[in-house]
Amino acid sequence: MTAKTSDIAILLAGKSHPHVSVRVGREFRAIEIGKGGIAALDEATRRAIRGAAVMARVDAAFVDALPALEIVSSFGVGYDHVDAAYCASRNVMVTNTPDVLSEEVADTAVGLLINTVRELPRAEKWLRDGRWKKDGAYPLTAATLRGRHAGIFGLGRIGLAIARRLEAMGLAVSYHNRRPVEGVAYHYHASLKDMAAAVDTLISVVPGGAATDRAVNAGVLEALGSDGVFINIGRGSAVDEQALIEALSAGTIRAAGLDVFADEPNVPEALLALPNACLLPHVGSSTQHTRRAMANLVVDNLVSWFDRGTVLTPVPETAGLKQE
Ligand code: A2R
Repeated sequence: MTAKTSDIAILLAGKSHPHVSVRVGREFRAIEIGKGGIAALDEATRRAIRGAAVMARVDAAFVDALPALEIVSSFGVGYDHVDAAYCASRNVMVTNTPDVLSEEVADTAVGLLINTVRELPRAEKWLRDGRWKKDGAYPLTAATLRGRHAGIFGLGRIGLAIARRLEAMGLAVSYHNRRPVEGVAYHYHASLKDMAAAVDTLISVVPGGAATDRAVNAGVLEALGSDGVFINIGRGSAVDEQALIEALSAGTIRAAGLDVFADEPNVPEALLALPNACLLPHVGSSTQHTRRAMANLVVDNLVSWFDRGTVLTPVPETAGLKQE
């Protein structure tokens, strides 16, 4: 702990990871946010806060309540809970935790895909329920990964890690982004719906926010077709959940594997009731190893900012900002 940084007040907002609190407490002056939120902090404390380590909503009111705020260091790669454009307008740096979780989330995506297509959770339940002994072998699955063609909606850091895995498993891979990725041989589709029509396995790994809101809609699911499998490992907001429920119920698509939902942790009863939906409680990056790496990056960004005036992983909206 240097004399310089130990005087700097850093707000801890939201429940991220205990290692964030431990390190912030060691390297800075940590300010815990209580039940009353920022409003409950006394004015002198609010005015002293220069940084925030967050896994909580950061809106204009949050930023305006902290006049000395210089940096918001957010836990996780998705930062749709942070109004980064507003932060940029107030000269507040925003960082996230990309890369350190990409391989972990890609592993989860592939596991979820296999579970969905080969019904492994249902097969395990068959065994545990004693049905193997009573009724014999688990029924052959109608779906297989053999011969499948995956379309990745969001070929970014995580999307590429998924694509590499699927390629190794013998699947054809295409993708849709707003623009083609340089140096990538996978087939590019300029339209999500056209890609859905060309593939049978749609994997969504786009960020949340207005640009992707309910992008996977009834039309896209219809284009995916009756052998179609939809996997969502990005954000629940990117799919029209009601349209997905209807598509799964009506057989418009075959199955879905979801790690993310529109209103977590509330999962619609209609989804829970569907046998062709394989559901996980947002565990994409949830290992001790990866969550600790994310926690370290949250604090490393703060340390770097206050030591050197630069950060390791700025979000694009604030990448150009410098310490004043
Ligand atoms: O569109 P591009 O060229 O900016 O490509 C990005 C793509 N993307 C979109 N594609 C189509 N329509 C959109 N409106 C749209 N918005 C973004 O998603 C890019 O290829 C990809 C996101 O990749 P990265 O920024 O590298 O994010 P990363 O680390 O792969 O994480 C993706 C998301 C997070 O934001 C969390 O929501 C979740 O996965 O964990």
